[in-house]
Amino acid sequence: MDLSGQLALTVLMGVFLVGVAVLLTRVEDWRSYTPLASGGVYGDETGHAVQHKPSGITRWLTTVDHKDIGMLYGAYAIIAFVWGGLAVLIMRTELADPAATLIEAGFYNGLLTSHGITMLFLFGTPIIAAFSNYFVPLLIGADDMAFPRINAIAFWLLPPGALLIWAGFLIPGMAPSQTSWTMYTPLSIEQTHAATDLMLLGLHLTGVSATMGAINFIATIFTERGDDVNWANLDIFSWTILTQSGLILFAFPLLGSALIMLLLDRNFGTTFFTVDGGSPILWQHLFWFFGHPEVYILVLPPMGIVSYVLPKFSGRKLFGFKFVVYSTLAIGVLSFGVWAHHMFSTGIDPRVRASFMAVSMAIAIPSAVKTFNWITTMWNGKIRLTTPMLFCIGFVSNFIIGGVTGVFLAAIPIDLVLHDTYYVVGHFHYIVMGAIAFAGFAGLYYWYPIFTGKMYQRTLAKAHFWLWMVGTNLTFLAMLLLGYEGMPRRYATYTFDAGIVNLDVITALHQVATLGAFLIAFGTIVWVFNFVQSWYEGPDVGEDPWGLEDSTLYGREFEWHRNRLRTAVADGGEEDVVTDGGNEE
Ligand code: HEM
Ligand SMILES: [Cu+2]
Repeated sequence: MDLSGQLALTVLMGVFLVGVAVLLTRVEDWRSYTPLASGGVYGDETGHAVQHKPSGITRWLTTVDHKDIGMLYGAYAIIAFVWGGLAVLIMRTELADPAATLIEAGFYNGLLTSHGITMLFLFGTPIIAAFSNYFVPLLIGADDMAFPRINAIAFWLLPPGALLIWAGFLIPGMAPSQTSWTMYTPLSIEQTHAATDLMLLGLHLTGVSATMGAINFIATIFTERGDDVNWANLDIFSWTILTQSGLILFAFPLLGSALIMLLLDRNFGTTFFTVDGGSPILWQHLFWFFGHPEVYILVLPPMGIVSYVLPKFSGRKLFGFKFVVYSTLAIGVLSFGVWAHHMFSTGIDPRVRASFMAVSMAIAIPSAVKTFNWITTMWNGKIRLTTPMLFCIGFVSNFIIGGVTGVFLAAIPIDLVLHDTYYVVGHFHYIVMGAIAFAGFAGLYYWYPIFTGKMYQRTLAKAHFWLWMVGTNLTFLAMLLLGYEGMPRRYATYTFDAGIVNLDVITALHQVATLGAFLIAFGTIVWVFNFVQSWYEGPDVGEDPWGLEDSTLYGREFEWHRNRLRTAVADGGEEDVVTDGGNEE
């Protein structure tokens, strides 16, 4: 380009920037928003103009209301969950038979990659954001998030992120990325799939989104609490969201930087992670410095949900509330000090390795403290086995198995045997499916009356619980056993030396795992049907769907719900209190 061309471009850019500056000065109030979802002011008068929301699709595209954004996150996460779930059903069907019969190995690898990335980044983090967006402002007595518009922007970064991540499957003629969710170098540099570049860009977007959300939650919990909410009586769920946000703030920007470095290596000839001139191990350090905190980013808020919901149906307050909070904070800090337990077999210095083993053992202590607190809360309590409570109990029991298998893996000699076998897959699925997803369902069922004003059908809900409980334990117990048998992870086909391993045993265990996966899928269909059907036709709930009004356990969000019902225009219908009605024992 000649000089005049460059000058012209510079002037154009200057005009553009001035334009942006002018626009910014015209924004009257960064934090103004439309506070009302469906009529009725609750909380303090803000002095902001009250407008009614547009209806239909425009409402959902333009909303900055934290409850609406929570619902958007939830819908998005459920779509991602279905995608990730379908991917895994194909994989499990393939694995029911030792030889490749259904799909090609390359496609299997693509599904594996998409499943992991989708579940962790497009389902896990967003489903938690669904709860936190909806409930944190209600629980702390705030009108909305500190920055409602940034909240909306953070959500809207996600759909393009998902499209980029799924591009390998969506764009005809493009092969899906085959790096697995850990994107280990040098494989992820050498693999030329364009889908991998798009996936890295999509991941970057989801990271930006999560970071924006985290800053918003920190600001909200610090500055927007109601007058009567202080640090001592901040609810346990908000505590876990605050800690989680802190973790996101340190972990996700690091992932973002590593992703950019990987993109540069792939496209611009840099050598951060190459074998010659760089270091593949550097990728593992950066990835796991993000990756281990990420598992606690995913598990802390579900622990918060259980700590919040389980006491309601145990008839008493959470035992040792303060210690549950301290444990949350301790896990938050410690989680940054254990990443190299994912790298025991990479040949790092044994002295470094031993200290990582020690910290990994130490991090189990605060988790155990919490587990004992949940059990003690239930001990001698007046337990009501409602569906949310069943899911809480399922959470605790699966979490114990997931946690204990983790402690085993944290022991170097054991890890050297079990690393990269199905044992690891079993371990982390006990946590992510058995615990995190169960806590998510506990929350969804517990708050369903608030989302919809209706009650779900309890028989179907219980069927869902049992299908999931049996399904997860079949699938992931089989995986732990597969690991002991020496079945490596990430393979589409398998065969073994008959003198060492009996192939029939391996095949049978894979088939059990596949059967369990289909039970889970069936349970999921029951759940979706129940939620959709009850939303349309379920009975209306009253002000106190869980019968907690007369106890000290009636939460702020149900106070808000009661207020909403009272200020809503009466339709003259009879008020009937419907509950799940788990039997008291
Ligand atoms: C609390 C929730 C936990 C979650 C969500 C979780 C999640 C995970 C995940 C996702 C992996 C697999 C990473 C991969 O793809 O290679 C993993 C591996 C591992 N986990 Fe956990 N984990 C949890 C608790 C623990 C605990 C308490 C310990 C130890 C005290 C632990 C120790 C390990 C070890 C050592 C590995 C590496 C195994 C290997 O690859 O050889 N985990 N965990
Ligand atoms: Cu870890």
